[in-house]
Amino acid sequence: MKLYVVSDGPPSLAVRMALKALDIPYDLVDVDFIAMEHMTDDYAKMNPQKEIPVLDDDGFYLSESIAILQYLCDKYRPDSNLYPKDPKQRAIVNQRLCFNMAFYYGSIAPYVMAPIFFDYKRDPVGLKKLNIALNVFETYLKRGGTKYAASDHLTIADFPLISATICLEAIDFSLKDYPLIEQWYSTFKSEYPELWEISEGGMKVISDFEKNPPDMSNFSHPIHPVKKN
Ligand SMILES: N[C@@H](CCC(=O)N[C@@H](CS)C(=O)NCC(=O)O)C(=O)O
Repeated sequence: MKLYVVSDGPPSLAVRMALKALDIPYDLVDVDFIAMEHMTDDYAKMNPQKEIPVLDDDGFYLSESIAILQYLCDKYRPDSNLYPKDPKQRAIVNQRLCFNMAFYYGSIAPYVMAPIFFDYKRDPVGLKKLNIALNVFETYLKRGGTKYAASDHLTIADFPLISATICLEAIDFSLKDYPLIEQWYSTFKSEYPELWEISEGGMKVISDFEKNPPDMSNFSHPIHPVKKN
């Protein structure tokens, strides 16, 4: 099994944490995002969305990190409580996964990541969306009363939520107004240091890019405006 990743990509980091937690052996293939290796025709054969990560399970190509997390559990560790079988517990996990993709990381990525790599600004509307998403996550943690995002134990929902939250730490965005998120984040770090190590590596890469944005002026992107020197 191979996983195509980018070192600072939150969706890639989420899948890497899951593979480690599920103890599934695989080969890591680094994709150079700055050089836009994911924009090639060969890459599009694996993932026509031209996004990273992609799982190659013996010729079975799967993109979209949520689908990959679910597939890994269903196929290789069906009894793992990282993806509970009980329909309601599983539904909460699925809900948190979708919430992260569409709403939480969906507001973090444009605010934190896009301006590092492309010609976008961090603006008040983006900040407002980010705070709304943080408020919602805080509310889920409060209403659920659980230690982790979907349950009192770790589930696959925590991985993308953690790897999204590292983007905030990377730009020194304070979580002091969100005490339950702060607590959940630090609980994960202290209870799962071997998984945190994976996300921490990505966080450091983002933090370095935040201070010294990469030069992508030689490349063109089909969607995003490239920063010119
Ligand atoms: N929904 C996808 C999103 C993956 C994603 O956004 N990957 C980024 C890297 S972190 C990417 O490949 N972006 C392509 C681009 O901006 O050109 C997933 O969860 O796998």
